[in-house]
Amino acid sequence: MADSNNTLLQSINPNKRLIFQPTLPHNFNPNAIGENGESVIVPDKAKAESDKLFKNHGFNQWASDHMSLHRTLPDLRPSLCKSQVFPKDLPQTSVVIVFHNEALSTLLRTVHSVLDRSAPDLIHQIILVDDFSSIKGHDPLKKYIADLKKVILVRNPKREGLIRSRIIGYSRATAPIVTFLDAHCEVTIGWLEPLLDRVHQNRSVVVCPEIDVIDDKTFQYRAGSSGDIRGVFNWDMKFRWRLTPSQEQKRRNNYNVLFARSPTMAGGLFAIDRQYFQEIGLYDSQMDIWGGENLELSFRIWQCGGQLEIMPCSHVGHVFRNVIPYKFPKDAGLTINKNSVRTAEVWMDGYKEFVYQRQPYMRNIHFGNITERLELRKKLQCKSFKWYLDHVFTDVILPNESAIAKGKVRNPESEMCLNTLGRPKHAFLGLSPCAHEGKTMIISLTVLNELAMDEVCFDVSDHQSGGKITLLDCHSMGGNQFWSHKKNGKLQHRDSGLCLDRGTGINPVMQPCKDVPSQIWTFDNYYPNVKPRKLN
Ligand code: UD2
Ligand code: MN
Repeated sequence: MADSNNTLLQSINPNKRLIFQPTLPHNFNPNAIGENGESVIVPDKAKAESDKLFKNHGFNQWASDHMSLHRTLPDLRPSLCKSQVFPKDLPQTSVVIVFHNEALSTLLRTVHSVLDRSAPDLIHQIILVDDFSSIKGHDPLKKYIADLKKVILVRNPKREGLIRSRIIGYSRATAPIVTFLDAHCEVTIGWLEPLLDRVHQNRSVVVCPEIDVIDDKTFQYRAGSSGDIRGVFNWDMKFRWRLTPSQEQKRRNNYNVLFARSPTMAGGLFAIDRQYFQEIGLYDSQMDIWGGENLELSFRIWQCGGQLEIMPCSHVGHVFRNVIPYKFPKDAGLTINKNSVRTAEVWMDGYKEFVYQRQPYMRNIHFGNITERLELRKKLQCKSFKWYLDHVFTDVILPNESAIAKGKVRNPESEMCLNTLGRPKHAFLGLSPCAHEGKTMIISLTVLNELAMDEVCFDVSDHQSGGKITLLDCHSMGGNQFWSHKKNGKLQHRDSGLCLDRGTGINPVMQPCKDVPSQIWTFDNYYPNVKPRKLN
C-alpha cells in the first residue's frame, strides 16, 4: 500500500517521499499481550517472579519478556503529520544506543522497533554500546544480532558511563546524521522522517522527538502529556518539563505540526548532524556515569549558535523509571553533582551562584579541570548565559523572584502552622505549633500561584483524601496546584473553589469558604514587588 502510494507520488514528483508505512510481522497475533501498546497484566502465579525482576531493572521486565519484540503501537501523532511529504533524498542516520545491564528483551525491542518502523534506506547502521554490563547477556545478544545486518555491537572494556559511551558509539558512526536512543525505547510510525528532514534543512538544529510514556509497571504505551510542553531546568540543575509560553504556542499556531523550540532536552533521544556534533565539542568527556550532560549540551547548543527543537510529528516511547537500577562505581550523588557543577562552571556565568545558594555543598565539590571546555566556549564564540535566559528560556524564574510570600504559614487563632513534616510525596500536609522550628515549615506562595516547599506542592485532586491536601511534585502547570491568597487571609484552591481550613485534627482540610477564623492564614514575609506570572 505504502509502496504503491510512494510509487504514485514519485510519478508526480520524483523528489518526494511519504512516511514509511510499516508492515505487520508475519506471525502477528493481535491477541498477544501488550499488542497495540496495551497494558500487560501479570497473572497471580507470576507475581513473585515479576516483583523480583522489577528490582533488577526498575521496570516490569516480566511484562517486557512476555510481549512480542515486534509489538504494535498506537499512532499518537497529530493527524496533520500523517500526510506530510519529505524529500526523497533525506540523509541517512546511524542510531546509537548505549546500555548498562539492560534487560535483553527491552533492548531488542528498541532495536526491532527502529528496524520495523524506519524506511530501510534511511537507517545506515545501529550501534549498540555495551557499557561493561555485568549481567550475563552479552553472548546471547551477540548471537541474536548476528542475523541483523545493520546492527553493530561494541563492548567497553571498563565502565565508562553513558556520556563517554555515547562518544564511543558516535566514533563508530559513519552516516551524516547520528540519532541517540535509550535502551528501553519503542519508536512509532513516522518517527524518523521529521527528525532527519529538520537536521537536513539546517545542520545546526538538534531535534528531539516527542517522548511518549511506556509505563514502567505495565508497559502500556501512552501520551506523555496532554499539554504543549518543552524542556527547561531548575536551580537544582534538574531537567524539568514546563508548559510552552503562549508566545511560542502562537508562533506554532496552537500546537500544530511545526517544531517547538525547547530550552533544554531530556537527554536520551535526539538527532544531530554528525559533523556539527564534533564541531560543537561532542560531550564533556570528564562527566561520569549519568546526569548533567543533557543540560550541558542544551546550553551549549543554544549559546553557541545552534537551536534545540522538539518535533511533534516524531513520537518515541521511553520507559521512565522511578529508580536508577544500576550501581554507580563511586557515590551516585557526588557523581551527578560533579557533572552538574562542571556544567554550571563552564556555561552559567554568574547565574551559577543561584545553584550554589540552593545547594551550598556544591561549592566544595572537586569538579576537575575545565580548561578545555572553557577554551571550547571561547573558540566557538558562544553567547552568555544571560543571553540564553533573555532569548531562549524567557519564562525562567530566578530564585530571588520566585515567591510572592514565604515563611511559616500561620493560623493566628490556633497558633498552628502548616508543616510538610518531611513526609514522603503523596502524604498529607500536616500542622504543628508555630513555636516549632524547621525547614519543613518554610512554605512559599510562588509566582506560579503554588503553595510549595522546595519542589513539593500542595495538591488538591485526590477524591480519596477526604479533603486533605496531598504533597506532590510541583508541575508548574497550574491545575490542581493553583491557589490564591485572598486579602482576608483565606487560601483558596482555584479548581475546587474550596478554602484551606485548620480543621479539628492533625491535618488541615479543604472546606467550603466561610468567614471563620480557622480559614485565616498569614505568611511570615510578603514581597509586594514580586508579581505573579500568568501561566499562559
Ligand atoms: C535521562 C535521559 C538519559 C540521560 C539522563 C541524564 C531520556 C529519556 N533519558 O535519564 O538518556 O540523558 O537523563 O544523564 O531523556 N547507561 C550506560 N552506562 C551507565 C549508565 C547508563 O550505558 O553507566 C545507559 C542506560 O542503560 C540507558 C541510558 O544510558 O540506556 C540512559 O540511562 P537511564 O535510562 O538510566 O537514564 P534516564 O532515562 O533516567
Ligand atoms: Mn532511560
